[in-house]
Order: sequence, then structure tokens, then C-alpha cells
Amino acid sequence: IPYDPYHIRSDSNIHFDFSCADGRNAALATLANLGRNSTLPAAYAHHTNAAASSHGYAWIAAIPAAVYMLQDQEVHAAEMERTFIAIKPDGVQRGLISEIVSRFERKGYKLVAIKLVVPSKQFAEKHYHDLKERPFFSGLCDFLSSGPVLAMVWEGEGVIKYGRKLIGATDPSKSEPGTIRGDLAVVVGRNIIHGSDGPETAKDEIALWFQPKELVSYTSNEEKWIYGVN
Ligand code: DAT
Ligand code: MG
Repeated sequence: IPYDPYHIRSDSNIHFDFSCADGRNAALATLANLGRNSTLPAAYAHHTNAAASSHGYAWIAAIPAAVYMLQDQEVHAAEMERTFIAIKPDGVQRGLISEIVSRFERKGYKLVAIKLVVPSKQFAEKHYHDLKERPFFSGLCDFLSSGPVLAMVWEGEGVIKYGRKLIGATDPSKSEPGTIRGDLAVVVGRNIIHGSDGPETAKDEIALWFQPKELVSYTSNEEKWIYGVN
């Protein structure tokens, strides 16, 4: 279950349910580390009440911050969405996998599934079913099934809509520079990448290309630096 929500119980003490991995354990680790005087950052120790420090309780002052981070992470986990992104055979053949993956990574999105597959034409027709009336439908499906496709699921706040922005307009002659298609493709028939166009298609496409067990839920080390409200 990808979004098994963690929750803080309403009584004022925080209880940790060790069956929930990810965010909770990361926050726990933060608390545990802060609890060890030897790992206290020097600057932190410096600003802490000297009497408390001399009694070895300086770490207590760090708890509210760690709890804040924990709550923040939990609220945030519920807002995450996922989108289906695929590098088409032209992108794979042109050696653009690392370039494209790095653009999603550097933005701050999290890769939760990835595999290289050669889809059958029938599978391609399922993927592009909403375009079956278009004159280019058959050619499009032939092309998608002509070689390896790198299928991926990316996770992040607003990733469906913003993923489309990173990709750029369908026709690369109209895509803005700075977008994947704008920078790396020339014609609409070879526009190197696919991205889900909304929450419903994202859900359907992820289910078409991946089995639930192929989707990996984990807490990225970077999350506490990528997300936050001041
Ligand atoms: P997108 O891939 O940006 O979501 P789409 O869903 O309208 O665009 O079309 C799917 C793919 O079909 C697109 O990436 C490239 C191809 N395609 C779209 N319009 C086309 C056209 N007018 N001629 C040829 N291929 C086209
Ligand atoms: Mg589309």
C-alpha cells in the first residue's frame, strides 16, 4: 500500500509504531542521534543553556525541532502524488536516459519504479487508447513497440503537472528551450518522452505498466531539504 499514512496519536506523547518504516524511522533516528551528546553539532551545543549542557541534557532542547520535522514529514507524505514517465525508443536509442532521469532527480522528485521493456503493439495500443481515432495512431503504436522503452514512476508534490512542464509541449518545434523536448527533440513523431497528463491517466498508466509490488516506497534522505514550510 503506497500511502499507508503514518499518524501521531492524539495524546500528547508521541508513540512510534515500528511496523511503519520510512519517515517515522528517519525522524526517530534524528531523535536518537540528537540524544547522544557526542553527536551534538558544536553550534547547537554552544547556543544551549550552559547548566543544561553541563548536566548532559542539552539534547532535550533539540526535541521540539525533531518532532516538528516528524509532523511535517507525515503531513507531507499524504500530499505526494505519482506520475508515469516513459522514455520512448528514440530517447533510449539516442542515449538520453541519464540526461532525462537526471532532470527529474535534480528537480527533487523521487524515483519509485523503473524498468526497460519492449512493449508489444497491442500493449502500445492500450497505452495510447485515447488516441485510437487519430490518423497517426497505428504509426505511433508501431513506433512505441519498436524498441526498448524506459518505464518509470516518479513521486513528488505536484509531479503530474510539473512533470509535463519539464517535458514541454507535444510538438518539440513548439516546446520551450529548457524543457526536455525543447532541448533534445525536433519533431512530434520522435519526441522522446511520455508523461501522464492528469491524475486519472497517471493512475491508469502506472497500473498498466507496473504491478503494485514493483513500486518502491521509501524515504529519500533529501526529502527534509526538498520540502518544508517556514
Ligand atoms: P503528449 O505525448 O504530449 O501527451 P498526446 O497525448 O497528444 O501528446 O499524443 C501522444 C503522442 O502521439 C505524442 O507524444 C506524439 C504523438 N502525436 C501527437 N500528435 C501528433 C501528430 N499530430 N502527428 C504525429 N504524432 C503525434
Ligand atoms: Mg498524452
